[in-house]
Amino acid sequence: MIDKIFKSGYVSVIGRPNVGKSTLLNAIIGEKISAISSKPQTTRQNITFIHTDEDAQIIFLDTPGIQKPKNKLGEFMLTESKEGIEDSDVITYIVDTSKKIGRAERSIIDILKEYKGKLPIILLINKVDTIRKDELLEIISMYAEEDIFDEIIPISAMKNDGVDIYLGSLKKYLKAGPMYYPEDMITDKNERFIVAEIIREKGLMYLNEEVPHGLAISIEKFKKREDKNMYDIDANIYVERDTHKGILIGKNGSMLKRIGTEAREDAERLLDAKVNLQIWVKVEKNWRDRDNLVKRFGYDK
Ligand SMILES: Nc1nc2c(ncn2[C@@H]2O[C@H](COP(=O)(O)OP(=O)(O)OP(=O)(O)O)[C@@H](O)[C@H]2O)c(=O)[nH]1
Ligand SMILES: [Mg+2]
Repeated sequence: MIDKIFKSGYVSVIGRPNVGKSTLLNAIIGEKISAISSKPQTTRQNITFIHTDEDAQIIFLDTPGIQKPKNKLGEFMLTESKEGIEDSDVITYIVDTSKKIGRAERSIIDILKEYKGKLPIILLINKVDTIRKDELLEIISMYAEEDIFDEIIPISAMKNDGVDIYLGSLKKYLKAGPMYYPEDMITDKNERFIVAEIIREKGLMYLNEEVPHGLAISIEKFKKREDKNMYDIDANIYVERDTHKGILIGKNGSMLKRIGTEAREDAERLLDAKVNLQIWVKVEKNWRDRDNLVKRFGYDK
């Protein structure tokens, strides 16, 4: 019998906002850890996802979408993505099925050129469920011409298509190594963090324009009852302007109620318990541009 060599390593998952990085990692782990939304800039900080099977432990980093920062929060997010790349053994770059390489994509490719030959770079073309085969072939050859990718793999993160091929390919590039984390651990984030992200995700889902991008969640209380399988959770939602507060609360409180109800349902699934979720709305004027507030809301090393 030949002993198989156990492999491990760090894989950063980077790309422009909204290409499906978080969808892919949630699919690999089989749990909703990262918030997902149709709006760009959903992920704001690096989140570790740990995949362990009999061959390997792959430690993925979900990163904020790379784009030009518009405020202090944006600067933090860009630093997160870049540090994610620095710390990895393999880089995964995700794009969607756009037929041209736009300016945002170009600037990421320029960053990646510095890593060519130093780290393996896997390109994933995501959302292939939305295009025809011939279109896909054109996109593949467009990226192949860049000559920096060790592999190009088409996937649909949403349909869990091609994800096994991606995992198999990663294992080729990872080196022999130990288990860094316990076998059953899937993320470095705690339940408090995930519940805050669930609330923010519902905001991204139902609010429009600038309002959802200016939300920050702070969990004030997170307590399991002793006599019952139930949690009492108090959260503050911060918005950037008084007018945004009105929009978030909605007519007769309808918007806040909708967000609160859906967040509670998701939190109950996560915690496998009943949840009593209380939410308050507060204003912190232009917090995304204020260093101390950006840090206080958790966007800090
Ligand atoms: N059709 C299709 N849609 C997808 C697929 N993967 C993700 N999406 C959708 O794309 C949108 C963005 O997904 P996210 O996973 O939040 O993207 P992200 O790259 O993490 O975005 P940021 O965190 O903002 O950088 C969501 O509406 C997803 O449902 C896919 O394979 N096919
Ligand atoms: Mg994301």
